Amino acid sequence: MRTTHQPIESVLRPSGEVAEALDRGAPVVALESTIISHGLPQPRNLEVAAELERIVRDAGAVPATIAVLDGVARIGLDEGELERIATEPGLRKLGFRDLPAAAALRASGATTVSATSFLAARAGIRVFATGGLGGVHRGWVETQDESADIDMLSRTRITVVCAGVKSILDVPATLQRLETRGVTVAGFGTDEFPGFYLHTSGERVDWRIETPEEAAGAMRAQDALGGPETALIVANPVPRDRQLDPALHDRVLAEALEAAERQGVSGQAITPFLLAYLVKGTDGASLEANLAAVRGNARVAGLIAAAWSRGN
Ligand code: PSU
Ligand code: MN
Repeated sequence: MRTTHQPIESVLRPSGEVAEALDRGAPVVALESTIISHGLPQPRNLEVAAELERIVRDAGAVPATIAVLDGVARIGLDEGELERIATEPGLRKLGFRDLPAAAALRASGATTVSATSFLAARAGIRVFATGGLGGVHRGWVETQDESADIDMLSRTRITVVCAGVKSILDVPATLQRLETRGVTVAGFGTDEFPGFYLHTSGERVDWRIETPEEAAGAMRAQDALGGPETALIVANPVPRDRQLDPALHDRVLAEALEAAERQGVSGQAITPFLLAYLVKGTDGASLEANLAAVRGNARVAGLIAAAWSRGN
């Protein structure tokens, strides 16, 4: 059998700042790029990309926004590169499985939670902040549409700080899948699983942690126990006074799901379609709630990364 020895540098490249921080054992937080390119409208998306990096820095960690540029997975982007992610027309949405093809074809794309978690872990980053995870879609019985995010988190040693899973999903089914796949889930300062745009999904979580140090403790225990390389989900709710009005949320989401069905939207397009529909249908209120959630997650991720690196 013949194997090739293409060096990892040809497909995965950390920025100077990120490489140096990882070498020193300094705290680093990965940020995904799909939320920038496909999850948020222009021109807010570019401001948000920069703001999230600032929040991570203020919390004491080095931000590493991850995306694929001209076939190379880049860990940590400069200003011009962030701008490409926010503005380049036709930028692809890349899940984990898309990475080899994107590399071979020198394609560029934003990375989803599945691709970002994989790349972050591969680069040596342990903490990752996003908005809401992908999961089991409503109507799964017909479509079998379950985000690759879940599968990747069941085999990647990473801590993801998120506001739960996107409320466009079947939340109880997603929680069930996370349980089956052995992914640890803890509420951050809450006994309830957050509802992305909403402070709570109405579902409960089995574990509640209060501090970044407790999260870091769970991460150390994961390593001490060994076993399958599963993720830790730190579910951090949007503050109640920043959430989307639950009645408005339910009404517009029902419309959005109906519109998706009518227009036959499916596969990779469904999540961006529903998120964009909610932004329009709520006059931007869902966007504000989404941003409040992501900001909070970036901050908590920075604090967890700092606590993790202090104890190592
Ligand atoms: N969180 C947000 N907005 C987003 C996403 C997450 O606040 O747009 C993205 C993530 O990249 C996530 C993806 O991985 O949506 C899920 O897409 P799918 O359902 O096609 O797997
Ligand atoms: Mn999907």
